[in-house]
Parts: sequence; C-alpha cells; structure tokens
Amino acid sequence: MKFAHIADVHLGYEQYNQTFRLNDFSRVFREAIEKAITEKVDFILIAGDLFHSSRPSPRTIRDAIEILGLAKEKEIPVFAIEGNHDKTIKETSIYDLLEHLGLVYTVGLKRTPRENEFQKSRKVGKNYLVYGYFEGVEIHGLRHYTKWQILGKENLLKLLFREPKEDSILMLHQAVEELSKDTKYEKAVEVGKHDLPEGFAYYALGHIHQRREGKYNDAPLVYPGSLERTEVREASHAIIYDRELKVFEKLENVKGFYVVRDFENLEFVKVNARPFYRVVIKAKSKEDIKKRLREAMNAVESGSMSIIYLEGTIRGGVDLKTIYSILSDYSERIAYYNVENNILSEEFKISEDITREEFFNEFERELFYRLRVNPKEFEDEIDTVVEFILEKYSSSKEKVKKEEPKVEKEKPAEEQRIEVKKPKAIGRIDAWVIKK
Ligand SMILES: [Mn+2]
Repeated sequence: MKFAHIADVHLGYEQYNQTFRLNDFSRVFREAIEKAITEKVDFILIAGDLFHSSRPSPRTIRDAIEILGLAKEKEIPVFAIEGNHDKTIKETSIYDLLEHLGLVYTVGLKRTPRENEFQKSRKVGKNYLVYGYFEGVEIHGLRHYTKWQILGKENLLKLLFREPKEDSILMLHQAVEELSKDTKYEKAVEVGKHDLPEGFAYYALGHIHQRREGKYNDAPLVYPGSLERTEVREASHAIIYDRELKVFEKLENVKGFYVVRDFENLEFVKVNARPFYRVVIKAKSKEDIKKRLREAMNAVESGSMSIIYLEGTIRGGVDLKTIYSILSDYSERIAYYNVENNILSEEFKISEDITREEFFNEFERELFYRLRVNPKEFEDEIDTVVEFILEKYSSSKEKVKKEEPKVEKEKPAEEQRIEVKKPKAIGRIDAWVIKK
C-alpha cells in the first residue's frame, strides 16, 4: 500500500501581485500529481489549503479540475480536507464542486452522509463523520478548526476519533506545537501532540509550510510543507554580504511532498519550486552598497525571486532610486525583486536594546498616547492636548519640589554647596511646542 501526502498547495495565490506566481503554484501542483502517478500510489491525500482562497477564480478552478483530472484518469482517488485558507461555513464550497465531479473525496463532519466506493459515514449527533476508504484503510480527518473549537469543553479530536481501526490515517490542518519550531506558527500553535487522538498509523498534517517529520507514539506525524514558497522564511537560498559575499543553499527548504509505503517508509519527492533568495547586504558607504548589490545580484540564479534587505549605517542614508536603477539592469534575469531598506543614517542610530521608556520621555509618551488619531485630527487637537498635559505635569512637578528639602538635608554638606538649580528640561517635543 502506497500513498502520496501533499499539503498547502495554495492554488490561486498571486504572490506579490505577480501573475507568474499564479502559474508557479499551478505548475508545482501538476508536477506533484504527475510524480505521484509515476510512483504508482494507490491514493493521494491533500491535507488542506488546496486553494489560497475559499472563492478561487474561474481560472484557478479550471487548473484544479485539469490537474486533479490526471489522477482521476488513472483511477487514483484523492482524499482532502479544507484548510484555514479555503474552508467555508457555507454548505456549498469549491470542494463540493470538485467532489461532485468525482475529483476529490472530502472527509470530516458533514450534514449529509456519503456512501460510495471511496467514502463511508458514521452518524455523530445531527451530523455525519465522513471518512475515506481504500482497500480496508480508513482515512479520517477534519477541516481546519480554531484552537478554541478543538479544545473547548471537550477535546473535539479525541471525541470524534476514538479507537481507530488498525491501519487508519488521520488528516488534519492544524499547527502542532512540537513541530512548529522556527516556523511562523511557533507562537500560534493550536494543539500539542498529546491533544491528538491516539492509535492512528499515520498523521497526515497540513498548515505549517515548512517540511517537518515527527512521531506520535510510534506513528509518523508529518508536514510535507507547501509546494511553493509562500514567504521569505521558505527561501531556497540566502546571500549574506557582510565582509564578503556568501551564498547558502537552504536544503531544509526544498519543496515537495511525501510518498509513504506501508505507513512507515517515507520518501520525500522534490518539486521544482521557483528559486527564492533572501539577500542581506550590509555596508558602510554608498559606494559599498552599490558594489555589493551588483555582486550579490550576479550570484543570484536566473529566473529567481529576491527579497533584498539593506542594512548598516550610512551617513545621509541611501537613495532607493539608485538602488532600483541598479536592479533594473538585472530585470531580464530576475523574475521579481523587492528591497527592504533598513539603512540607518547615523543621526538616527539607536542602540538596539533601548526600550521605548528610555527613548521617549514620559511627556512624549503621553503625547503620543493622547494623539492616537488621524493626522487631520492631530492638527485640531494638538493645542488642547498639549495644554492638558502641561497642566498635569506642572502640578506633579510642584509635588516633587515640596519633597526636595527632605532629601537635601540627608546629603553631605559638600554636595549641597556645588548644587546648581537645574534648568527646566526641554525635550524635542517640548521645544517644538514652545516655538509654536
Ligand atoms: Mn497553508
């Protein structure tokens, strides 16, 4: 018995508003399905987020129908659940359309039962728990639910999936804490391993876009990751130009899906996702940054995407026009680039570990707090707000003055003699207010 485990396809994702990205997401899905067919799998699992949106465009629906049709032609059933991106509370969804066409078999809680060659149902309260069925193997699963829906009064997963039959699969689209380290879900986990129902032979997960392999009891607990790169964290390469140019291939971010034999032999099958570079350039002068940018861009492979971070401190900052004009020389070779300018001009350099409390004085913080309004309102409000705060502060200063003599008495005589009256502190905002 052999199956493919795919997740987070995100068909229809027009990343950075680029049409070629839309094609990329379809292209890798086609590649994955074709490779699964070549591997002669018995069935295919799609663990959520087949689509980037619950209302895909006609173009994206057409791609999905065409590509899933390849599996149908070979009589390979595709079992799926809805992810957070493509789930819907409506009874009719894009998945229903695909199901109606015999292209996918969805599993999970439904209002109506399914009974056919590949689906069975069990009544649960008013609903039906629909599961996939292939030569004795049961494929259970649930669409994405929020943490609160799952772990509410009673753990929904443990309630629904008690004592599974031997050789059953559980398909979920959730962030499992133990496998979310160094991903964007690290601080947004939904369940821990111990919240999962026990006894399944394979846990086919989706949601985390980076590939992760773990175990629950003895069974594989697996995220294949997304098929394309949905954010810079999933970059295929990193270029770091600090003292010298260094290019790293991030092998942990190779994209693809799993082919699983007898629940325990896992093979990761690569797909050709578009190369994606995270480029960090640090420099100390304008000339340096231009030179380094050119060298870095020469090291980027043709057809790739680049997100470029400019870092360092340069007097007067850096002119982005110049940066983009350099990059335009590479526009034939690079499919997409974007610059994030983090260059500091010296005057504004702030020590990294300064807190908000240290950088802004109390008066400034209060001013910001009071002026949490639109810029237009800011103009009208500023005088009244400043007046209000000045009043508040002048009265609190008087209180401090009253206590001062006590403190002075305790000081040694010498210090008292050299003490001069402190001028009233004028911060930048105070100065500006006074000018006005
Ligand atoms: Mn996703």
